[in-house]
Order: sequence, then structure tokens, then C-alpha cells
Amino acid sequence: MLNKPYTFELSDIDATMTRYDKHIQRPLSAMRGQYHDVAAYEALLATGDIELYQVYENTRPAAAGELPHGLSILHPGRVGDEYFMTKGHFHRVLETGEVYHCLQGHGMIVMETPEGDWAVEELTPGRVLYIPPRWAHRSVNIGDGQDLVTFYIYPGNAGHDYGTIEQKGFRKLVVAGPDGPQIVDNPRWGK
Ligand code: PAN
Ligand code: ZN
Repeated sequence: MLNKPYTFELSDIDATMTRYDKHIQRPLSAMRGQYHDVAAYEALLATGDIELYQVYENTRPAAAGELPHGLSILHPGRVGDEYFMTKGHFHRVLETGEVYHCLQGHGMIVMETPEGDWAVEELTPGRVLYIPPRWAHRSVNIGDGQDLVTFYIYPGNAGHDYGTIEQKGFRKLVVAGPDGPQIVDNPRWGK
């Protein structure tokens, strides 16, 4: 791993990063149990295991002073009335935050703490979101036919706890309502 300063290009036009050493593609099958409309999920999966999002990362050692960073590209679409979204996670070391910078598209970031606080922030190109320590986070693409592209930076010692969200979900969902995106209670939260 390079331990000298480096630069790279981040394109907000075609959502590319000219330097990365990790590439993740998450398909619909990785989201089993997360969408509230199970029938809609199974029906969509039956038509094919489509890609929901990709992540390009410059990985760094798992040390507190390091800052892994990368690009998250979440495609548009819905499962029933629920928009395509990332798995979402707590950081394994809860006392670590993260910065998201939106480059493209239209999104909502759904967040909550173990103590029961929740928040939803909207992202449009140019907007930056600061996620403080303790807040689990999930990206939701509410854009019309456009990828949601965000650049992120988080501490190297953070780690990822996916299990808590896989089991409980987030307290709030973002669904398509008659007048656009709506934040609603997750009927399956904690179940
Ligand atoms: C982001 C996320 C990325 C994909 O880099 O990892 O958007 O979401 P999931 O990891 O929830 O699948 C981040 O928050 N890193 O800590
Ligand atoms: Zn994170």
C-alpha cells in the first residue's frame, strides 16, 4: 500500500475515480430481508439479480489515523414503494464518524443511533453531510432515473457492523408517496 501522498481525479460527470484498490458490487440478493414489501422483493429478484450499487475505495490500514475514502454509486429504482438503498451499517467502533459529499443525483441519508435518535438528510450535488459518531447510515436514491453518487471519508479503525441493521432494519423507511418521497415508520423495525 502506498505510503506517500497521492492525488487522483474524481469525476462528478461520469462518476469515476482514477485510483482505487477495492471495488464492491452489491446485487439485489444481498438485500434479502431489508425491503418491507417482501412480495415485491421476491418478484423483482425473480426477474434477475440486478446490481443495486457499487463502491470504489482506496483502502487504508485499520488504524485510527488513517482515512479510507471512496465513491459510492447507487442506482435508481424501487422495490415496491421503497427506493433502492444501501445495506446501511453502524461503524463497529461506534465512536467514529464519516463525511459524505454528494456529486450526482438526489438522495436521502437515513440515520439512527443505538439510543433511539433518528435523522434523514437530503443530498443533492455539492451538498456535504457530516455523520457524527454513533449514527448508523444508509443511502437511499430518490432521484428519477439517475445514479446517486457520493464521495465518502471515514476513520481507518471504524470497521463495519452490518449485522445490527440486517436484524432490526432502520427505524424509518423512505417510500414513494403520492406527492413524492415520504419518511415512514418501518413496520418491521426490531422484529
Ligand atoms: C460507505 C458505504 C457505501 C455502501 O462507504 O460503505 O455507501 O454502503 P454499505 O456499506 O452500507 O453497503 C460508508 O458508509 N462507509 O463507512
Ligand atoms: Zn460508514
